[in-house]
Amino acid sequence: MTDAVTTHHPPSSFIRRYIFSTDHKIIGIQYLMLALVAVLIGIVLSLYMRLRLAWPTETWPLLSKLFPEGMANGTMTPEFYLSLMTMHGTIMVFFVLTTAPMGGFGNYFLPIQIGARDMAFPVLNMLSFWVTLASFLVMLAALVVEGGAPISGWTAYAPLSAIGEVAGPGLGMGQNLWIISIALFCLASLLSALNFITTTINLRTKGMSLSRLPLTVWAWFTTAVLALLAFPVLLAGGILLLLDRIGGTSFFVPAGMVVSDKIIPHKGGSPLLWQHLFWFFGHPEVYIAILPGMGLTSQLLSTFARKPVFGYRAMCLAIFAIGLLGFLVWGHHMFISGMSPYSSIAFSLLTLSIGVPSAIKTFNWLATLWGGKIRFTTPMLFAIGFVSLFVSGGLSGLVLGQPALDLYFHDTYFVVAHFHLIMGVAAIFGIFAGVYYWFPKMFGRMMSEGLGKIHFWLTFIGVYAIFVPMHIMGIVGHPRRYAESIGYDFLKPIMPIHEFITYAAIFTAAVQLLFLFNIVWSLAKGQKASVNPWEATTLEWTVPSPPPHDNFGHTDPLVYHGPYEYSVPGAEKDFIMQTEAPART
Ligand code: HEM
Ligand SMILES: [Cu+2]
Repeated sequence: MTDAVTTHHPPSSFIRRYIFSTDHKIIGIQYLMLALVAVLIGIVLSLYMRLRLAWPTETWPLLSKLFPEGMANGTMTPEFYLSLMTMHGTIMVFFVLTTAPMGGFGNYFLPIQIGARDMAFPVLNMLSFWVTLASFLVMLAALVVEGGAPISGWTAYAPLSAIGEVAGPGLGMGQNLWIISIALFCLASLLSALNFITTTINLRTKGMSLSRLPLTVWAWFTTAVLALLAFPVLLAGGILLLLDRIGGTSFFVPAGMVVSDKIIPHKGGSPLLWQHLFWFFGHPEVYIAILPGMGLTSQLLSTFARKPVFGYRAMCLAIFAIGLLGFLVWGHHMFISGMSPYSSIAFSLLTLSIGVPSAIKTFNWLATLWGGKIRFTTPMLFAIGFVSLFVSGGLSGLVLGQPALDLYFHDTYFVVAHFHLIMGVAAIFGIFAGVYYWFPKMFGRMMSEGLGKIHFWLTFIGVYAIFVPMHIMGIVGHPRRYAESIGYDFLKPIMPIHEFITYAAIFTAAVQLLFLFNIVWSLAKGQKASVNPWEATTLEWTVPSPPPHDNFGHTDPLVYHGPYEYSVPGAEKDFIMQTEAPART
């Protein structure tokens, strides 16, 4: 099936080889580097917000140098807090959680794991990366233009986002740039999704039948289908929003609005239409962020427990079911928007039913571990951490999925706790697991296991210390998206929790320096990696570390086995590579 792809030699010039490269491996690393820059910016923004929340009246002359406008006299204005919040959320969701697991690891490893030499459309692949980078730069520009970044949140709710400057700081040029950036991102993700889907369907090597695909590949494939169906809706919504702002249309702006003593000359639009369009994309997006982590977790639990994945077929079906149901539940973000209680019931039932495939995955992960000869390597620890976070975050999802409870919890810190645990941190743990697991393959050197384990434990404790107390704040009724809570008597008793969370956040952020150090140190000094240091079975572990330009040289690999043949009774070793030819009898 790989006949269509001709062997290509690596280009000789530096620019074609490492900058404008069409090699899926270089593009994967480019995406990972983009995500790394993005996550560092995202973390810095969140620390600024945390300081404001814990010590609202304190002045920070040194820190204000970075944002002289938003922190004019050393204290952040509430509006600037909202700008930072918008940028933090947007950068994290799009440029970290979407970019690293899919653009990064997906690009690098999907072709190798199916035995292909590259993606189906290498030039398109390169284009996807460069459009993503352009999108990122446009987003960052929003921070520095006059008026600053938008204050409308990563969800850009209309009419706030639709009527321009009059609605508040950042809602002029900043909001335009936000929309343009997101539109570019949608375009890039769309092209990339086409590439992933075609590659998986067409470029599998001989013997790589669908039932022999690693679960990572199934996860990337399903994620790509989700992206293909979800991003166009956001793209269309974004274009309509831009038209409302600069084209005089009224898709999302109702008639007769008065804002800042000005009559808004729009008529007849529906702000709820934006919410529907946004969440029709937004809920699948949360699965776009986490499905690749699920695939990798299955792979790692099996590899390091030296056991086959429990229920391979059920795991695939659960991924598909989650993907499908993910498109039918967007209304749970809108329970209190005034929609009919009958639709609330439907959305609620569908939402809770996602618990079924989620539980199947969780039980199968536990069953994979059960009775295994577990090797507690750093990637394994992060995979186990992923399961822990997925369960802790998922449980609060079941609470929020009940309209009656969501009436109270909506827009409180309970929601912030829920989506950070399940979407933010679980997906980040998936990314960490991927880095520790695949670093030897990508760069030819092992990362330090000792440092990695310290990094894991401190991060694990840190993130729970940050996000568990937020549930309590939500139960008390603390609203989210507020720069400060000192004006409200009922929130005074929980100020110490704010301070505790900020300390935990600074601690957790500092711990990440260990990770950065580990990467830099290992690139230079790490122990040389063998072809298959983890004794794993999938195809990337049959090629040199790092793999050559066309992955497999002149001969296409032949696949004889499923992806998780560990501890097969009667076998010589405790793992059988997918390419191992069966012994002749
Ligand atoms: C059993 C599974 C899940 C259920 C039942 C569930 C339910 C919910 C509900 C009802 C809300 C809306 C709360 C509100 O705004 O008042 C919500 C918010 C959210 N969920 Fe989940 N969820 C689940 C899994 C996930 C997963 C796997 C992710 C990410 C990978 C995720 C990410 C989010 C995000 C980002 C938000 C907040 C969006 C915002 O308003 O800014 N959820 N979830
Ligand atoms: Cu949702």
